[in-house]
Amino acid sequence: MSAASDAAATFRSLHGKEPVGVFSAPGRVNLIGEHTDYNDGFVLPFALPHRLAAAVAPREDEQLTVATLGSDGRVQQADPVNISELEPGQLEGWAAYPAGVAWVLRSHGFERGADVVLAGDVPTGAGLSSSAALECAVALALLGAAGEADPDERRRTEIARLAQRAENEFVGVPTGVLDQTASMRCVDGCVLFLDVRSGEIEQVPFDAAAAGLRVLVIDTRAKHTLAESGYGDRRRGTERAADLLGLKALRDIEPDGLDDALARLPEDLRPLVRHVVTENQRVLDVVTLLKSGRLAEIGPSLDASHVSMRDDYRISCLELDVAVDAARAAGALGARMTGGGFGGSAIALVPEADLAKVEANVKAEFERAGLKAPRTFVAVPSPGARQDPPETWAG
Ligand code: GAF
Repeated sequence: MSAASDAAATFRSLHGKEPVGVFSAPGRVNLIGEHTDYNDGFVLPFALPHRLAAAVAPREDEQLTVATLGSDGRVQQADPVNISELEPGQLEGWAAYPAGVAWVLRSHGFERGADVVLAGDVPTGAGLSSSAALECAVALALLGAAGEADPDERRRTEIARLAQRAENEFVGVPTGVLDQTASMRCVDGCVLFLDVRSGEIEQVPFDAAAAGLRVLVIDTRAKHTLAESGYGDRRRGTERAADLLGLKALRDIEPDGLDDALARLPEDLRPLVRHVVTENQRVLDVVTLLKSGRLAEIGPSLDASHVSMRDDYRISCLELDVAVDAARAAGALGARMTGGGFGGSAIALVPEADLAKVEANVKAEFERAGLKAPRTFVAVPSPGARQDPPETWAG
């Protein structure tokens, strides 16, 4: 069963009718370019095959009802809310995300109520962007129910920004726009090279299998929540550094100006700035390698990115370090934590022939360290958010 057919089937059993449409959005991994998005920098994510689907039908009133099918097969229903009465901070937990999307769309003239039912397989709390998948699927569903179908590229970028606003202003988590843009704009078979400052996007083909390689995702199962982590701290630190330097954002520091910039900053901010400036350069280096058909050579950049996040940005944790070290020791060409950090997932670029060995070593090292067993899977760049055709979900 796909996310779309699960969402539609659950919709039917809850509401006793067909949804008017089903819309789904993927989670993501970020190949490289971490904590650069809110510094106006570069990111390079790709969409996962894991998706969250939203089955929807419009209502005659202004109520939003949302239910979600859990991985245990149980349906959870959020308290219905009146869209015209939504206020930031009013809701907690998962229900705040769809309500936040309705709240932000309200300021763009969409006030019609809807019944929404969610289902999918994007791991939650794994740093794989389940929140953005939820926001983007719900945004497409509410817009679709109001008659707006098939957004073009420009509109998709706008929807990503609206979803980010829902998360920042309604839910209260100060994320950048990486995850929502990945969910809305990624395409099958490519990594998405996004320049956050200009909004420019380039789809860069990424076929690890053709190079005899695989991208292994290691979900450490160390729960990652941006709301409670040091994410906001790091963000404020980099913004303060930019202010002190009289810059709009750390993006404005070129690698050859880094030492000068560091010399002008208090000691506690220097490692943060060093991470952002060197990470932006690593994204550019990786893009150059990919474009010249040298995918197998990106490993050292992935490794350097992890070291920078572990030692300078200080957002890694025992589980992520064990995952990365164990993957490398068993033959990975490069490995790094991906996403916000403080738990969540790592990725490793692994020769196909070493895949089983790498997975086994990661599991063995987790056991040796007394950690909960991690989950692993191979990820390939998959399609972005879309309306799911009825033949994939109709009853
Ligand atoms: C999280 C945030 F949501 C993104 O905006 C980004 O900052 C990422 O952490 C780190 O690169 O996923």
